[in-house]
Amino acid sequence: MPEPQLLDTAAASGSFDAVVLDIQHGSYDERSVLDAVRTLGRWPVDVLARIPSADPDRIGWLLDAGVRGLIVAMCGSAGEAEQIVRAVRYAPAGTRSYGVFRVANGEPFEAADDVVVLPMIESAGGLADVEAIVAVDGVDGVFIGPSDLGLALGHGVGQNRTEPPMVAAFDTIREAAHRAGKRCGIFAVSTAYAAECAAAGYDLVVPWFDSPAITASVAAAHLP
Ligand code: 3PY
Ligand code: MG
Repeated sequence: MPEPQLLDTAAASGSFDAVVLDIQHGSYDERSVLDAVRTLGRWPVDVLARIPSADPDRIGWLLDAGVRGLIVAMCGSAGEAEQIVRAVRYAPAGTRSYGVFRVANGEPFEAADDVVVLPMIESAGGLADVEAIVAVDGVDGVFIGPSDLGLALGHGVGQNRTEPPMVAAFDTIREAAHRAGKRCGIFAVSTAYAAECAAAGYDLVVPWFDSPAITASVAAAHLP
């Protein structure tokens, strides 16, 4: 939810290394991204944005705004992963346009080389091409979308997956990333499942989304 007070409250917990702004399924607009980046700038957390596609215009704007990493939904091939990396890098390696807006964020030019690039593996194409996706220079790792991958594999939506074919697909993705010396992240919606993911070797775990976390807290506060 694009609410600075909510971000401040979550960051004040001191529990997290990073916060993901969900620009694919959340209700962020450009104004609220700027407010979020500025709010989180007060805290020792990295700001990642989950975006729906490798749109170079959107990627350039988000990086100018001060986002430090991108989780890009529905990456279906190594070609798409290369498109993300080109959008992140300046010429000659890429197509990112240089603007003064980012100077106001205190971002040095060289920071473009440190942007974290995490394509999401959550489609049949992405799963089939995962070895090539993690091999792309500039891709730091991949991120698993349990619901969309569940749909692609005929197991429906849901987080915190335990069905053997889903776990097998997750293992394939994580192991491919690690063989390539890259990272693997996953979305979860419970602390217990997130802890299992960390123990299983995931490098990045999103343990909760804000709205289910609030719903669960409010439900838990209800007296029987
Ligand atoms: C998915 O489960 O598909 C996600 O992208 C996580 O929200
Ligand atoms: Mg998804």
